[in-house]
Amino acid sequence: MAQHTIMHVDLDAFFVSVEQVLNPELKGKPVVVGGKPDHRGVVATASYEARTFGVHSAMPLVTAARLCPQAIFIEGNYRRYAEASKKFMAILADFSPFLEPAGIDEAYLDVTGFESLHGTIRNMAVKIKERVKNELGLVASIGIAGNKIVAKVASDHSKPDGLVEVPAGQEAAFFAPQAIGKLPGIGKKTEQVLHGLGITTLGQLANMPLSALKDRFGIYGEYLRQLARGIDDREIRPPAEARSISRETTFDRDSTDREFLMATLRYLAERVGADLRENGRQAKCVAIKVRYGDFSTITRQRTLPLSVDTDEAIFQTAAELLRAALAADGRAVRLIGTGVSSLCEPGQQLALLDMTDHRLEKLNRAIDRIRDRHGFTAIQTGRTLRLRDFFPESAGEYNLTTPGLSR
Ligand code: TTP
Ligand code: MG
Repeated sequence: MAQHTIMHVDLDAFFVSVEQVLNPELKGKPVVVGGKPDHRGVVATASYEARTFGVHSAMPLVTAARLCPQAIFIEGNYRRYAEASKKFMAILADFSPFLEPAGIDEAYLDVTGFESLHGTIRNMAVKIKERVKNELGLVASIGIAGNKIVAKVASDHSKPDGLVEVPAGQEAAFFAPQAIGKLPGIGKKTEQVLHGLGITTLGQLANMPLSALKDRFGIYGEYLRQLARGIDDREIRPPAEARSISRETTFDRDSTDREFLMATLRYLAERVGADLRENGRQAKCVAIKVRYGDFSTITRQRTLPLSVDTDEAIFQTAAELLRAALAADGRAVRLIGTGVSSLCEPGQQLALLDMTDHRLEKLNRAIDRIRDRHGFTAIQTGRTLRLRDFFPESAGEYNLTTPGLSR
């Protein structure tokens, strides 16, 4: 894998912190979320004040109450945490589309090359921390490194309110003095076995003879040693399922030119179609968005009787919606967009399709192949060709003002 920059972001004392935002009286105090101290359950999480007494996640509540009797015990409410988590992930998504949520309060971001946008990656991390603080009232700790495992350990390393960057080449040195328990992947059992072998630090684990590790842990032993050396080639994997795909563009000048608007819509529909087919999906719902000069915005959508994935089908529906919208309101348009949703697996309805659809599908696959090789504008329908007069072209694409977001 070429040199990457990975960020791991994890919220501090997440459940407790959400409770403290809702009830500021809890701030700065030992707080335990998980239930009342006489309940049989375990601690979900504890505030850092409670942690100084030895209270931690997964500890029986009774034990926590014994260690820290003055702690405030709260049931907790998962819905609130899920809601905060959603907002947190949305902030992160503003910073990089290469986002992999790894738990309710943590995520990996591939930020390779993002220096150009933020000066430095550290700066980018500071901005993320600020937004999370200002918008959610929560504190995020961030690790920056060349891969996931090092970024994760780095974010944990300086909690709370941490920001640690491990420069390329320093991974093994950063890991060496740390306790083996700090490595995600080493659970209590593995830790015990390693302690039995006299191994307490990641440096020792990294230097263990491979044969000894393989004897003890099989193939997993080799993997462990790699991780202990700060080597990890797992990629960032964004959640697989897109729920909708859309493209939109804002014009340099507001327009009432129907032909131009239709041509742009056609182009956007083709981009959506290509994305849809690349994801191996079909869609049952087609939508358009129109923003007028005064920023008033309308959206219109239609659910189709059958799912589709051809440019023609998407465009036809989008065009009907646009025609109707423009007939109802003829003001100059500032932005148009189109998108599809209600995505599903293709093929289920094949028997119902007529030959025209089959032909169109085959045509689209051929077009996709050519565009893959020669760029998006290598093949154009008569309609989009007109866009040459309006948009600059480069690297086989029209340069629309806002190339559009895909969700
Ligand atoms: P963590 O990120 O592991 O813990 P944390 O955010 O509370 O504290 P910090 O990151 O600062 O060390 O887990 C996130 C949330 O997941 C945590 O707030 C509560 C929940 N959780 C449990 O319910 N049970 C558990 O055993 C753990 C570890 C977490
Ligand atoms: Mg956390």
